[in-house]
Amino acid sequence: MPATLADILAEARLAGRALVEFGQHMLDPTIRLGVTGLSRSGKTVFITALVHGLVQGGRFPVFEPLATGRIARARLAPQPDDAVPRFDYEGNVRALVEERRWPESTDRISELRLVIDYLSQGGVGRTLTIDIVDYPGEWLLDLPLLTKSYPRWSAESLDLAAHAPRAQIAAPWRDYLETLDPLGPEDEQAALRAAELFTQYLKACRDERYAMSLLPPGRFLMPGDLAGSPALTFSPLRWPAKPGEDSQATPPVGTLAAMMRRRFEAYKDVVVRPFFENHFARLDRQIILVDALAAFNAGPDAVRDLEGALAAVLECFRMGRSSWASALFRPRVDRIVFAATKADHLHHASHERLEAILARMIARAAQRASAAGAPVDVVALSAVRATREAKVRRGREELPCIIGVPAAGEVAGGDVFDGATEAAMFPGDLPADPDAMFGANPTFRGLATAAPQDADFRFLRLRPPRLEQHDGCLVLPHIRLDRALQFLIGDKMP
Ligand SMILES: Nc1nc2c(ncn2[C@@H]2O[C@H](COP(=O)(O)OP(=O)(O)OP(=O)(O)O)[C@@H](O)[C@H]2O)c(=O)[nH]1
Ligand SMILES: [Mg+2]
Repeated sequence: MPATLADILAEARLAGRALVEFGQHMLDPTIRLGVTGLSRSGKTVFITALVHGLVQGGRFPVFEPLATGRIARARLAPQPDDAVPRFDYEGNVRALVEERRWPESTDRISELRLVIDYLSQGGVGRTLTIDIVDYPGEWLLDLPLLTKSYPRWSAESLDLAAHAPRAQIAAPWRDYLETLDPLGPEDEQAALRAAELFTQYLKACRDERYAMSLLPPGRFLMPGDLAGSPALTFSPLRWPAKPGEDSQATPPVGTLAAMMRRRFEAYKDVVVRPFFENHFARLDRQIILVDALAAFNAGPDAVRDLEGALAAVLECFRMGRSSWASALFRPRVDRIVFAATKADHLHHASHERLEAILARMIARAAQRASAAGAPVDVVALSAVRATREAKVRRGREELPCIIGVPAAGEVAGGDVFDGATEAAMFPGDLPADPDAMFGANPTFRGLATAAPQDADFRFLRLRPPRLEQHDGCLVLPHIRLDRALQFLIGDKMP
């Protein structure tokens, strides 16, 4: 696709800022840590637990600077971007620790700066600054739109909506589109109704039973202060090609399709490009969080959808080592962790299998990153561990179980949980061969096609745990948060 003037200007702006930031970071090492993930993947909980662990001195045996006592203290400091709200760290800790409930789903961008004072290996006092940004996961799926034209996005969205299980959920919206003439005159009421039905379809796809991931544009699900604006009042359309043209052609001026196209482009200019330039284009390190378990819960279609969504998003990142030369163009993400979150829902015997499935899911992106010189790690982790493990005897068999407190309202085996009672759960065995979860005919059944008691996997929402004692401090339990941290920032604290 030819670069537009907007693209070239954006490139130049990014190059200028990258150079300034690169120079500053030489004096005062600062890392912009990208905590990336689709909605509900666990970003807010991850950031809160990571900061809590560093500030409180959590149990992080694999994070060398903390384990060996080189960290003097970690503290919060005023953030660099004045126009971005501050991440509500204290509110999230209060929710997790005092109320034992998970933080609310994120509906706007926020930022937090953490400063770590530490001793180098040679005993010299040093400082490392980490900037972390949190945002609603829905917005992540907007990034792939940047390189798409309206006709192409329309065609792709309509093709996607034509297949099960989406076809049924999308029926009212698709039926309404049949009544419209895309090449007829502009019509505000038609645009409003189409956008409304399109949004309803996207929302319904998120239901636990379907757990679809590929749902752009993100602001349709999480509009923030743009609710009701024209930039959010459009929908994909399909219009007939003129003789000699393909269906990808730009619609003629004055038509309904042209109006939709204008708004789609406005959405990219007003919403997506600033989000990309101000946040993603400035990252140094990335952790990409993936809630694979929610997809296993729903079934093979959800796993395929998640795979497609991740592939589309990962295409958007530039990866590779950062240097003076590459900083002229843009700082690159030079280290990436892919993390399967909420691993506390599984017995540790299944963690390796979960890692293997995630590695299979992101294989191409990981290969690209490694080839560009960005080391990659794949880890199954739990930022906050809400379970412990036990063996439960069933007949002659001993099943590896997890024990936790299911959230109020969760249902299993005919019981409705009250949010206070502990239960032992056997969520299902992950296959030894990761390929069994993919392909045209995977054999497992999920909530999309089977009753809950017949689904192969069942992961209930759990309540956060109580704090644990560690070296005289009260800390949050976790699984492998320290391994992720060591990989992400360990080398920056020599
Ligand atoms: N058991 C368990 N549940 C978790 C963990 N992390 C997240 N969760 C669950 O996943 C939900 C979503 O986590 P969030 O951190 O809010 O996810 P997010 O990526 O910030 O989501 P959005 O803000 O909606 O994009 C939480 O409400 C918890 O129910 C974990 O480590 N263990
Ligand atoms: Mg969040």
